[in-house]
Amino acid sequence: MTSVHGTLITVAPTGAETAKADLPALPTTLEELVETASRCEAAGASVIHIHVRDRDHRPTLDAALLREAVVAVREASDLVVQLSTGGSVHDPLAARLKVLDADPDSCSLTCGSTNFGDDVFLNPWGFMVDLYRLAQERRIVPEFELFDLGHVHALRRLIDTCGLPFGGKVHVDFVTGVPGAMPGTIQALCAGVAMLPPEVTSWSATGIGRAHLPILAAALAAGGHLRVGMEDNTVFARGRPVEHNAELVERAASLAVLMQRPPLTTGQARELLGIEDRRTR
Ligand code: KMH
Ligand code: ZN
Repeated sequence: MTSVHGTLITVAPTGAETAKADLPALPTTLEELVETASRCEAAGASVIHIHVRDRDHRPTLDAALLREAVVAVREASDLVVQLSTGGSVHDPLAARLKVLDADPDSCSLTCGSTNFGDDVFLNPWGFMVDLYRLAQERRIVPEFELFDLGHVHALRRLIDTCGLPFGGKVHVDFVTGVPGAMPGTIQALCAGVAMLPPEVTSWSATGIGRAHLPILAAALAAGGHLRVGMEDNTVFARGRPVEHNAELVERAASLAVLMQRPPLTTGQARELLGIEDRRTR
């Protein structure tokens, strides 16, 4: 594992699960996304994990809206732009592959299917390989999403089958606390970290809902990086909804500073993840 003293902070501001009507502070328009990107960068984020919404604030994989989001966030910030290829549980696999046409710096790549609340988040082996190979071809760096310990094992098989990602680095993100997947506990996180293949160069973690703060603290203590945002957690403190994604980033950054692992700059994040600067292509 690469030894890095700072902390990579990814913000996942929107997701596909929460309705705007239930949480009006959720950034669902392009203007809100761009404003969120700027404020979160200033607060210490270096990567943004984007899901886009349509005019009715519903999750979409519309090609034009995805491209518009990539261009606008790139113009307004220096953040590493990562598009979700997970979309919502209702998105077809073919549409999820087309996400790469929007030319992001990075894309999520979930390493297996999982129960996801009352739904199933489908990631069959053939889809994972197709997505991985397409990302390699397009010089897009995948972030491997691990919802379960079986996904860590599948990552081993993926690397054996497809080789290393473009850029040569392997960054994974443990998504813990999804009902139906691995719990948001320190024990589960540590079991996952212990199973990581040696090719992994960095890892981050996020805890859904109540697991948010314990997993954040555990990841920092264990040398991991952080993902925060309203995709994963809509409550800032008991009885107090998140008002802006930036406050989650600010709190994570403060803890990282306290732990002597301050937030990485966007340049340091690109180096850590092996991401090329698309603005110079
Ligand atoms: N919305 C979930 C079904 C990803 O972004 O790649 C999938 C998800 C993972 O959020
Ligand atoms: Zn996502």
